[in-house]
Amino acid sequence: PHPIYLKDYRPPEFLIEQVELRFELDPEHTRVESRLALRRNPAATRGDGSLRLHGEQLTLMQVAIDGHALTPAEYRVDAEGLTMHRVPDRFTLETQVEIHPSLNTALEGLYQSGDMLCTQCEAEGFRRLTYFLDRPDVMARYTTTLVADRTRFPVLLSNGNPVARTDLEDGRHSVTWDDPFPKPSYLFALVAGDLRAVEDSFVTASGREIQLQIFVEPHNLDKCDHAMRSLKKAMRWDEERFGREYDLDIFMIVAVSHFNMGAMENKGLNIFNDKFVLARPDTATDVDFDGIESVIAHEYFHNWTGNRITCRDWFQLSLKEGFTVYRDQEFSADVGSRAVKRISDVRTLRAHQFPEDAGPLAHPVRPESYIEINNFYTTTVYDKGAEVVRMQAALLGPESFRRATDRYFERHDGQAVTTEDFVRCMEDASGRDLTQFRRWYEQAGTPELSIQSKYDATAGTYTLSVRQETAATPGQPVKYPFHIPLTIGLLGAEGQALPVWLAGESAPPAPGTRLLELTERAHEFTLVGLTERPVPSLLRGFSAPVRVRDDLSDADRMFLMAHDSDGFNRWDAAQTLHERLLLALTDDADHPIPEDYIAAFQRALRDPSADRALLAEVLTLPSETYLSDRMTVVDVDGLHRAHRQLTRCIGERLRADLLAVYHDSAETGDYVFSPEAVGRRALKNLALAYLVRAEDGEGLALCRAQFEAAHNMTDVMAALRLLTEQGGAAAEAALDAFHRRWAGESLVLDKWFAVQAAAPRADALTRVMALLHHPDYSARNPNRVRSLVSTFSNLNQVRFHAADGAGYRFLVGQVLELDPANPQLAARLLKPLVRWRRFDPERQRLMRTELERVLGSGELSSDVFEVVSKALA
Ligand code: BAL
Ligand code: ZN
Repeated sequence: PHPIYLKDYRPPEFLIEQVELRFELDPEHTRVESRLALRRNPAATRGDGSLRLHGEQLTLMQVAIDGHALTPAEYRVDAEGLTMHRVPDRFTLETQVEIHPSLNTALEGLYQSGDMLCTQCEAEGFRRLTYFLDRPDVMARYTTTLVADRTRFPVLLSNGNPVARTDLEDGRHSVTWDDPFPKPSYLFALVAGDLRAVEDSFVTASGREIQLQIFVEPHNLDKCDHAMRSLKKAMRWDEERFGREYDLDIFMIVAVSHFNMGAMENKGLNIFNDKFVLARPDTATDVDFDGIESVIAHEYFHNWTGNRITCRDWFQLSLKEGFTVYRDQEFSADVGSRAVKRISDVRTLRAHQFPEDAGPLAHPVRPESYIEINNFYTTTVYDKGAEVVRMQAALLGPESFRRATDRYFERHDGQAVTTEDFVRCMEDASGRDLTQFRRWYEQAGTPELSIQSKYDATAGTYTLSVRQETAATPGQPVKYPFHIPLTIGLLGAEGQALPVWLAGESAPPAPGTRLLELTERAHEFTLVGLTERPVPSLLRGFSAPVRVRDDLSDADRMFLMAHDSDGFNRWDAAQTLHERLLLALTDDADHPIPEDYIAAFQRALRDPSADRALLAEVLTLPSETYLSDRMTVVDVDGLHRAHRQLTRCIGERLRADLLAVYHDSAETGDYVFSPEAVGRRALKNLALAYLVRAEDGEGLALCRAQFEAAHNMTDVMAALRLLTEQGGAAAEAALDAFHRRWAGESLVLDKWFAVQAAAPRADALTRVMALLHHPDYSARNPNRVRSLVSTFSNLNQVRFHAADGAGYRFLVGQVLELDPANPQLAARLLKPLVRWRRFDPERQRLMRTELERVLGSGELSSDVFEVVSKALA
């Protein structure tokens, strides 16, 4: 496989104005007829008069230009497309192809999921439906006719509005859909199945009534309320916050059981992994409810950021994904708790994006090259991309940023554009020069800020010396300084906010948060008017995706944890305290656990006014995976031991407080999904976890009782997780009971697999391998594979990285088995092996051997080849 480069981008030689498609749907043989109105692109340089269309795994039956069938001499078909040797400047192309949805295990193009047929076209799946210019800068209007058996497929859906329905005499029926908005082929979708819809409506700001439908299999009709509520909230929020109204008369969501991604924003017809639609309090946890709300919002928001304005080419993927993640993050912050949302997003960024940016797959937010675009749906493009938008919002300020996004929507509606176009709108609307800021799109790697402070009591000044440094990444040996918004505050001895008053300014600003801008490798900020040494609150709200190394003491951090007005930084101070202690315990099991550390957390637990959700975050220890990224050489076993040791210590020392919190937080009445209720359950289950992991008798009894009595899945899973970790007869009985109770509920069974894969018991791998043969396991369902294989390799660090390498051999075995069927899934599974250089020499050897086994195993997909070859480079 060969890389594709951004620098080679050329506009398409032809444009497609109108697409008419007719699908005669059948799982075994589907016939696709296409009629394309093509014309030469005046903006492109003229080639040799031929035209090449993308097409893969298609059986071509017929091809005609302007009604004349082509003879075999007039065209050529190969594995990747169709070339017509001579074409006019404007013409109609008709093709007829056959495809085989039931054999499509890659879940790209048209495939079968259970009894239904559905499509996934992003990024390059449309070329598995018909011959086409399958690139996002070719935007066309589509009319689609679906024909299928009336009994098997009573519901036939595609993009836009239904314009005709016909019953045919042979037992089939047909529905025609028309989408008035030009779109790239990756946003095409169709669904056929025996589905039922939950219906609702939404009246837009301008008074138009939109019909809302969520299609599911009949037995799931009672699990759509939360998704529908989330959709309506998202639609209202986008009007209020970004002035974006929905455009078609109908908005549909379909829940599908077999899906590689989370969901897909096809125009007017979003197709979802059912995990992000279906929820009832007894089947889904708070985390699931939360995920549904934000993914429904994310896909809906794409209607403007992605669909109305799309990407010129796939290097611009973050144009739509980074911006849309930013929008869904802001939505969740507005409808829930801003601080808790920020904490959870930064946790993800630090746990996944920072390691990616420091490893062999590091790439800029706007990559320069790729072998397989499916490998670039990464945390860098999505989550760092969102941070890059967030920083621009911070630099511009809220009014200016809103002017800039208005301008973007106005200027580029209906176009396929670039991240450069986005930044230019930011500049034009604000008058700011973002030339240096563009490096965030171009340079990979996480900058590290070193911040040193000095207080001069005589002068009343406090000096912050800030340096930025970014390590080299593959292909980018030299890094230039980034333009970094650094938000800070200063706290006085009583915890009060002090003004951040820069030397040279005539008067102090109001006390509170202030944004400083870094553009050089080193800066010195002298703050004046300080009669006492302040405690600095640095990088408030995580104002930039950077690592910070500062000179704060543990006492400073405890002070910030207690007093900082910035909720994110209160949490971050606690995290750093946990982290420093855990790393010290990893190095030395006899390292003392300081009394003031325990006392600080005791005070937090006893504060009746504390926000429960935030308190739960503050008391949660950083994960072993996150901590491993903080070590030069990962000490797998030492980290696990230290984690257990500190957990047990907290459970023992704070026993009475944890029990009190547990009892105070008992569920009363029906399940409610609200920030308060979610926070209360999170804190309660965290308290329970500390108690059980400390093997507290009362805690264990409470855990068993909770498992038996709880009516909501959040509490059931919290108890089952702890029981499974403990092992023994109680665990087996609970797992059996859970499995019996939820037989046939696929998403709940995913939890049953995952909870066993995540338990760090000595027999974890044996159990996982046995579960591969369980009648409910299916390698053809990505959710099931992820619940077992990915959970084990990503969330069970100590067992996956067992010193004998058995975890590595297991994972590679799975990857090699899956690759021929579903390359996207296989390539993603490999990720935990990519950072092999961070481990000790023996583990490095074992991991490298397994990666080499993949590379040497013959026919690989381009997806897996790219990941493995870059990992070993
Ligand atoms: N566009 C792929 C799925 C998503 O990011 O919404
Ligand atoms: Zn997206």
